Amino acid sequence: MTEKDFIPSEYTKLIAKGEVTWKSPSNIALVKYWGKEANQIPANPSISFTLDTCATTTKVTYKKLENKAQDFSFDLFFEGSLKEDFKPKIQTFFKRIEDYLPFLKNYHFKIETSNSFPHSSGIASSASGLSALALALMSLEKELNPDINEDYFIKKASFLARLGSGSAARSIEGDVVQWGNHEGTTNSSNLYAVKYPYKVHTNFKKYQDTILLVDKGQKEVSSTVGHNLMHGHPFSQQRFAQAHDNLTKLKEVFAEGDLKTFIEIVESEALTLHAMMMTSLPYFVLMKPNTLEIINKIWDFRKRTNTHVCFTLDAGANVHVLYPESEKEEIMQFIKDELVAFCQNGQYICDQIGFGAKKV
Ligand code: 2P0
Repeated sequence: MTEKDFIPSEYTKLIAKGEVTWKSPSNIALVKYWGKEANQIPANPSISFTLDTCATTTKVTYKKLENKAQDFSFDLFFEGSLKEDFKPKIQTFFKRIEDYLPFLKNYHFKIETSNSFPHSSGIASSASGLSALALALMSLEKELNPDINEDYFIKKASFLARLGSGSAARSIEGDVVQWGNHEGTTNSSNLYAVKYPYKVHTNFKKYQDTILLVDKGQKEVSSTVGHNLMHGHPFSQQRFAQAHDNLTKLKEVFAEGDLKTFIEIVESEALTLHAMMMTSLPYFVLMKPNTLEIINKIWDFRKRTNTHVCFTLDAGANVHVLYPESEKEEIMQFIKDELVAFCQNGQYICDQIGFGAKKV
């Protein structure tokens, strides 16, 4: 499919009003998206586990305007209060998707959104937030054109979410999702994410993700700045090639349930992401001392116990602790005994692999 396939033909009628609510999860990348071209085209393919507990719920109430407006008309409420400072992001999103949803200026939207995870926990809400909004707008499009089928609905929701925030493309479906052209993956696309089309061993069923909140402050490097650091980066081409290789390797790892190689790839990806930021100009260190303390404790515990606990990181100091469900009891005990002390105010979030967004 190409971008043009997502431009609808004329709608025969515009409905007067309605409302729709979607709950969409966050996701955690195993092979990381870091670097992009114009129009949110990723520099390399990425793959993620869709999460379950960490999610955004967004209700969109829409009312047809008398005449098509000059500009987008919407109010944004975050956790019950009018939120002016979130509006520019939505305004930019609407502008980027207008060609694909030409009804946008015919409606006034009331967008009411809330997160399941604590406010300012340092957990990125752009993936869950923009995917929930993209899905709500797709529900309206389906009202206007009931012929839209399930496959198109999902692909276009991911396509629109991508234009809001790259990683949001991976939050529509579960449980393992890939985004970005990759030679070894049939139907992979730079335009939208797809459910991982190959075998995933039961070792990965209900895989656990305990998110340790090491630093709940504002993100030091915005994702836009971060992705741009890859332009002219001395190691960018090797890094993009490595992401392709890691995805190729994961095919067998997922099929065989090879946890040892899984851990190797996932931890290497996390450290490479941070290495890219340490070796760019300007350079950033996004780990905190406690991030490193946790990583060392995890390595030490894994050696001691032969369990399969590992970590991954986003572009920040928080640590995602990943492990199989079968080791949950032992590893939760370890987290409580040895890792929680390194979290800000002892805070952490227990999550696991989930199955994608749901209409509420
Ligand atoms: C990822 N991250 O694959 C990577 C790894 C963070 C670290 O995608 O600019 O908010 O909106 O396309 O999706 C965070 O960047 O970036 C991200 P934009 P996004 O999950």
